[in-house]
Amino acid sequence: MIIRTDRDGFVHPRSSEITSRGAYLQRRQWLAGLAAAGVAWASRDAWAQSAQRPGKLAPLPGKASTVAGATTMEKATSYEDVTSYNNFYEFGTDKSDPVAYAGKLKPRPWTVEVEGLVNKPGRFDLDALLKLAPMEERIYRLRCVEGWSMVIPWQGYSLAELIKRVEPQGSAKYVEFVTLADRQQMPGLRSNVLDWPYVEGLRLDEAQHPLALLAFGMYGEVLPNQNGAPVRLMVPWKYGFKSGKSIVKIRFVEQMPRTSWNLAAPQEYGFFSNVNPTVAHPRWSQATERRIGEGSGLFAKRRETLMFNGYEAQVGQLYAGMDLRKFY
Ligand SMILES: Nc1nc2c(c(=O)[nH]1)N[C@H]1C(S)=C(S)[C@@H](COP(=O)(O)O)O[C@H]1N2
Ligand SMILES: [Mo]
Repeated sequence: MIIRTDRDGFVHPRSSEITSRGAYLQRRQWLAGLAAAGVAWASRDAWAQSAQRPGKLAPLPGKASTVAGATTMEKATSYEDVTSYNNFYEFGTDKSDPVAYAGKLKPRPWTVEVEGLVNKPGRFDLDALLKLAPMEERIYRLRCVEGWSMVIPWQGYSLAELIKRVEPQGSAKYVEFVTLADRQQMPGLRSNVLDWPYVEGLRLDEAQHPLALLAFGMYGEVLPNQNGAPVRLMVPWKYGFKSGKSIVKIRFVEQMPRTSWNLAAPQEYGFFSNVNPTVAHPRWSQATERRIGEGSGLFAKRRETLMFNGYEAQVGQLYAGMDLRKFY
């Protein structure tokens, strides 16, 4: 984004993890919460997955999704890389800051407020959200606007499940996502690199697309703090920054929301930010990407970036007739 030190010279991530005591306490809290929410974590799926899951946090199984495009034969990036090479500016702008400092984030108790142009606004407790719809596992590519990508198995369900329950009104055209901004828990808020809180947005029809995921876990476990615990968005056809972490508010609005990255650098980060290899960022090409875990520096093998990050068959229709150069 504005501060980019890693694009050409990839610094290998540190292997530090949250302290085992912190992880233990978090795991206990989550288990209690999951039990209260009636989540059947001891299902056959759970047993099948438990063999591979990292075993660091509470289990959060999901049944393989049947949504078109929600899986891939590509090899998942290692849990180690996915949890130690992060963008979460509320904890600092270095890739290694989130894993180092996100231990302070308290993912429970947690509520998500849904407001604006809906018939049924309300505050959703995390436990209510966890049981709102069946948990699915979806394996998505994540493409950062900086030129790197990962393949991550997520647990969650379509954002559309939540949207239909709150009943958007006819005047609702956009959905705004506001993420946590708490100085007690997030040392990065001292920097004014972005306008806090981190705000992102989608057009309502994008938000309703079945691939737009409300994610609560990854690799069969609850989300690690550095990846956006306890709930984040995952919109796989857009650059990673559209997928806000640690969401606290979802607002249905009539006007296109002002988003943090758009406010910071409007000519570089548009509202749509669909992955598009043919539209360069003003300062670098978007034609290729480096898959994290596939070598670094001189040895970095670069892959071709795919239109809509490879989800064109599913989402292309959302943008029919739009000039994607203008609506970048
Ligand atoms: N709240 C918040 N959400 C955020 C960010 C952030 O700085 N703050 N960074 C974004 C960017 S630029 C990317 S690429 C992805 C990275 O997600 P990951 O660290 O889980 O791979 O999160 C996105 N969501
Ligand atoms: Mo990103």
